[in-house]
Amino acid sequence: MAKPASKQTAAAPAGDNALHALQAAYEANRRYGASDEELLHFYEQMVLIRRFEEKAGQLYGLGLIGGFCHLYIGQEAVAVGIQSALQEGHDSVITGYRDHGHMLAYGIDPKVIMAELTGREAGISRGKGGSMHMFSTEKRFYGGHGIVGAQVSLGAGLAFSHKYNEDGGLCVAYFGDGAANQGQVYESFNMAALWNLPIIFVVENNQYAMGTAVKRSSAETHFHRRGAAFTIPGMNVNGMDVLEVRAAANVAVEYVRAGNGPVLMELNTYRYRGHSMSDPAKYRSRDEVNEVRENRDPIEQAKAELLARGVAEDKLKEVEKRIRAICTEAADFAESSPEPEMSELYTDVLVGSY
Ligand SMILES: Cc1ncc(C[n+]2csc(CCOP(=O)(O)OP(=O)(O)O)c2C)c(N)n1
Ligand SMILES: [Mg+2]
Repeated sequence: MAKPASKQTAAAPAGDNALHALQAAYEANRRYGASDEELLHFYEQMVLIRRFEEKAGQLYGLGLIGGFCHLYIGQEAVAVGIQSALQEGHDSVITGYRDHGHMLAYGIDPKVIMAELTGREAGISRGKGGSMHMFSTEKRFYGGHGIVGAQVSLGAGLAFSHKYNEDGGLCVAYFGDGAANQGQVYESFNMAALWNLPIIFVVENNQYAMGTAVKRSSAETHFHRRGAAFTIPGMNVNGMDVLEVRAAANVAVEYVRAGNGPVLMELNTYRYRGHSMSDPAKYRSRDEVNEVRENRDPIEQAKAELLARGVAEDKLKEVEKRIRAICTEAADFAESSPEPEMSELYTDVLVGSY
């Protein structure tokens, strides 16, 4: 087994300028120059995530979804902007339990995601994983993890496999502002930098970890600075504008793909719903949520931009109609699919002595 090239032999830059170089490149060209068609596509993907999540919320309310269910509403521009810069099915993606949006943004069929949420045989994990444990090895989507921060270390492993197999791919590992305080995150940063791994660490700073606001839990609230001790360049990105996210993602992907090692991106975003479906979110005011909805909503901003560019309102209504039909179809498919056979209890389990 060939040892991966160490930092000493790689041509990775070091020093303060290098740490800020990617931020400077992003700031110099803050918004991706999308064509009308591309922006319409981003809009459509974000609407898909939102309507899908609303439908999931309804099914949960009806008792059709059991266990935990964490919705991504408000954060849509992050997954759509970043994953649009990846090579689908070639680059790997891993995230935590708030994972439906990332799957949809990676082109995974809404029907099999909804079937998984409702615990049906047709679900992407055969109905045995539920909301938090969904995988598509075909698309290189590696979950779906309930242990806060675990996906960061697993992501470093995925990046190692890209490097070891010399397949030219990279890994995007998403985690939350709360997860950013886990020790294993920094062990992973160290190894990723030392071994020059092709990984983009993405902190989705949605301002809360369960009911705890960032300022109450984090000494350093500028998460993009947290890679500095490991020579990992950081980027501080507006996660509420899909074109800004995409512009930043392009800078990061280019850097990592060229063999320069890891990047740490902080995406400033906001979740509108509670931490999970069982959280009434009493730790913040309605005004705070409304302020974001009214002034920074990623979908409304994209819609306003499309209209300002002269895209017909009818076209946007068509998108909305089509997406609603897709989500209704996904829910109908899920509800009419059978539950797994009892014999499934004995598959996909480790057998042996430990
Ligand atoms: C190791 C571990 N500790 C604690 C928990 C309980 N827990 C689940 S989610 C969560 C908060 C994480 O917040 P953040 O990383 O900001 O992600 P977000 O939910 O905002 O997306 C905690 C403490 C857990 N699942 N795993
Ligand atoms: Mg959070």
